[in-house]
This record gives sequence, structure tokens and C-alpha cells, in this order.
Amino acid sequence: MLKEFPDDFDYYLALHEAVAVAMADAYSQATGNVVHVNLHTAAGSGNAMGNIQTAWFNRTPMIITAGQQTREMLLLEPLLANKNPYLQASPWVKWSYEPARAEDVPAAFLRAYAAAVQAPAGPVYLSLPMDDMDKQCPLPPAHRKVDPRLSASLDQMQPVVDALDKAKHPALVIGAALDQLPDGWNAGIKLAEKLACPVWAPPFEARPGFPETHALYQGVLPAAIKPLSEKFSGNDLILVIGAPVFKYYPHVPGDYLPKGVSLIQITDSAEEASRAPVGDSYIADPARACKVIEQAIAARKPVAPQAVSTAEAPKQPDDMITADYLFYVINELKPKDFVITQESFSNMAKLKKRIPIGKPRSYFAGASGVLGYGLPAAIGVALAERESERKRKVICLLGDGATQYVVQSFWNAAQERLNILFVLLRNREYAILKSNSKQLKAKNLPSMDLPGIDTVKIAQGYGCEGGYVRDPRQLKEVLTKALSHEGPYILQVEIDPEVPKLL
Ligand SMILES: Cc1ncc(C[n+]2csc(CCOP(=O)(O)OP(=O)(O)O)c2C)c(N)n1
Ligand SMILES: [Mg+2]
Repeated sequence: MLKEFPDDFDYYLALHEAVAVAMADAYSQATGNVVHVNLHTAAGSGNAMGNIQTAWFNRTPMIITAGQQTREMLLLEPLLANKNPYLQASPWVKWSYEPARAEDVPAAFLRAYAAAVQAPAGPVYLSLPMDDMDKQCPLPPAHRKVDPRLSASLDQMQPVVDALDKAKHPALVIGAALDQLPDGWNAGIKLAEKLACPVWAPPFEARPGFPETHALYQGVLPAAIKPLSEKFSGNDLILVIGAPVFKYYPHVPGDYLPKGVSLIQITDSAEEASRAPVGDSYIADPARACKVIEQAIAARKPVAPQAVSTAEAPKQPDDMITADYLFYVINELKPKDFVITQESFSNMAKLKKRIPIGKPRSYFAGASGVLGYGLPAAIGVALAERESERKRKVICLLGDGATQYVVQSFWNAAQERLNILFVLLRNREYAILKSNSKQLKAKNLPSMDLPGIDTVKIAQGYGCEGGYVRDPRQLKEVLTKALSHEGPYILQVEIDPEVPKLL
């Protein structure tokens, strides 16, 4: 496939398939465009599975091609043949296919494209026997358009409008889908302001669908059945837009909703709609639905805008830098325009509190909980920023454990001289797993610590520059320098190995 490669096509080599898929995923998320990832056959596809799962939950329009042995030998299962390309990437792709004939390869690409972009967008998988590339295509397939978005009509939304007009204390839950649709943030903000109601972010969303700096914003819902339900004790109607109902993590049983509270979900995913354990679901384009509803609902008494509750500035710790203090300082020193990618599991709640996102398309994470996304995602976002007018600085916040899954990414950052500050939170442990153990009241678990890893040295080996900080009094100075560095830089911050509560 790489023979006589066209000059007008950017092809980035990654050193591991997990890196390739996450780089491509984030590039697609940041640009809104379809992306093509080319993997080695069965083994390479296997290496990539975790991030293919993430692409599925991130709703990333991604065409994955994977190599396959020559058709002539497939029956013999030669070395590196993919034994079952239809099944291998399932259930995390929307479509997988190995063309029946070489002549079908171009049309299979067009079908893959159409499947990937249609709502809900997602990855598709094409297995391509290597001898196909030498054949001629007798008749190129026709170029055609497939509208990727669903619609939303007043006719369909009338029951939602009626329910909102009747509700005394509605609340909104706005998901990542509104950050993916170009008109999403505005549509959500207008609806929220007309309803003058509280707005929550769903648990584990990869992107904020609503400004975290807005006076109506309440924070991220807890990722467990009972505590999530309790957040809605003062409401009578919950409208969930562009998110699953809900993404839970630890099992804390209870009612899905408080007694007497009803729920409506608007999603473009039939699967998400069928999976919800409570409430009525409407399948529609979430941004368009917001607009239709906003225009049709009766005006409510405007509420006086609350002051956004900003967390109090923390004191500079005496001994060790805490994650909370680190995020506070990053928020103070960050440039006006920035993008965040992150994979720092135990510190997510603090991050959300200390570095609120006020602009769309400015924060990208993995929606799956699979480790190995946040670091290569910074590369994909930085490539998109470099191509765009914006050229924003990418700040990538990483756990010391998460980083080790995809360290090869540092090579791409160095080769492309991308403008990324990697901040590595070195607590020398899998803190979130310790939090989990506490939640489960499990004792004496092995293998929760990560001694002896110097990630700056690893990154230096791949060509990145980097440095260290452990003294809270030096943090501001060191971080200021690191932020002004042109090109990739990794700052390893020794942090307090505190084990936060899981919920
Ligand atoms: C591919 C994969 N393997 C294992 C896990 C389980 N897991 C979740 S969080 C975590 C540790 C993360 O450690 P680190 O990045 O240091 O973050 P910390 O909890 O210390 O903040 C592990 C191993 C996972 N989610 N994904
Ligand atoms: Mg850690």
C-alpha cells in the first residue's frame, strides 16, 4: 500500500500501534475530520485494541486499515495472516470487512468512510490483502455524500418541550457530543440559559459539552448509581443531552433516580438509547434538538446569575507538591489560549475543579477508561493545532503509570518538534487502584507501587527535553520556564502520594 505513495498525503509513523490509534483519534477529535490509521495485520491490530475501544467511546470517525497476507496463500494461514479480520476488532468497530475481490477495495473505502462518519461516528476496520494493491480497479466507484448528522424536529421534540414546561425544577446533563458538533456549545448554553437551570457534566466524559466557567455549571456527576442519583434530590426532571445514562464505575447500588424524578435522554446513538436503565430516550441530533427545544419552551423567570463558585486558592504546601496545588499553579500560569489532554486518573476531580475549561474544543481525554490514550492524544492535538490558525500550546497532564503504556509517543513529539508541555505527576504508584481497593475494603493487594521510573530519562532517550521539580517553593519558577519552552518538554513533578476517595 505504501508503494508510490502520493506526495500530498501526510503519513506519520508511530512506534507502537496503540500510539498510532490514539494520535489519529485525537487529531480527528481536534479537527472534526475523518482520520485514516494503517496498522500491521493481526498482531498490530491486537496491540491497538485498547485505543480502538477508546475511539469507539470517543465516537471518532476513523478508518482503520490493516495489512493481510496475500490472497494466494490465505488458505494456508501463512506467517502473520489475520485468521479472522471480521471478528478481531469487534465489538469496538462499526463495521469490519475484508473485500471479497481486489476490485472492491476502493468501494470498500467509500463505504468505510460513510459508516465512520454517520452518527454516532466511530471506527471501522478494513483488512486489505497485500497483493490487492497491484491490481487495477476497472471502474472507480462514484463519489457520493452521506449526511452524517441526524435531524431533530418540533414534532419529535414536543413531548420533551411539554415535560420541560411542566417541570418546576429541571436540571440538564450535557455530554461530550455537544463539543463534537460545531454548533453544540452555543445550542447547549442557549437552552440552559432559557431554562435557567443547573447543568451537570456526565461522569467520565472525554470532552466538556458545556463551559465549566458558566454560572449554571455544577460540576461532574459521580460515577456510581447511588451518589449520582442523590445529586438530583432537588429536581423533578433531568434532561440528558448527548451522553449515556450513565457511565458508572464502582458498583454502589441504589435507585437510578430519586423517587418522583423523571428523566429524558436525547442521543444520536440508538445503542445508547437502548442501554439506558431509566427514562425516555429520543434519538436525534443533540445540538439540533437543543435549538428546537429552546425555541419552543416557554420563557422562565430569569434567575439572578450566581457567581461562579471558584475554589479557594490553596496554600503553598510546606513539604511536597500536591496535585491540587500543581493544578492551581498551572491554571495561574497557563497561556490565554491552551488545550489540555490528560490521563491522570486519581486526580481528575481536582483537575476539573482547578482548571475549568471555558472554550469549546479545548480539552480532550479518553472516554473508555483504557490507559494509553492521553499521551499520544497530545501529539494528535498538537498536529491539529500546528495546521490550524490557532497554534495553541498543548498541556498534557499524565499519571506516572498511564505514561508507561505509550512512552514511544515521545519520539513523535520530538521528531515533529511539537509545542507540548508534558506534566508528569509522579506519585510512584497506581493511586486510583489504591482508592479502588479502599472503596472495596480490599486489603493487602500486591503491585500497587511504581518505584524506580524516571520518565524524563525515557523521554530524553526519544529526543525530548525535560526537567524535574519537587520543592513546592520552586514550582512556579520551574513551570514558567517549562511553559515558555518551544517544542516538546517533559516536567516530572514529584507529588504527594495521597490516595483520594474514589467517590
Ligand atoms: C489498559 C489498562 N490497563 C489497566 C488499567 C487499570 N488501571 C486504571 S488506572 C491505573 C493506574 C493509573 O496510574 P497512574 O497513571 O500513575 O495514575 P494515578 O492513579 O497514580 O493518579 C490502572 C493500572 C486500565 N484502566 N487500562
Ligand atoms: Mg501514579
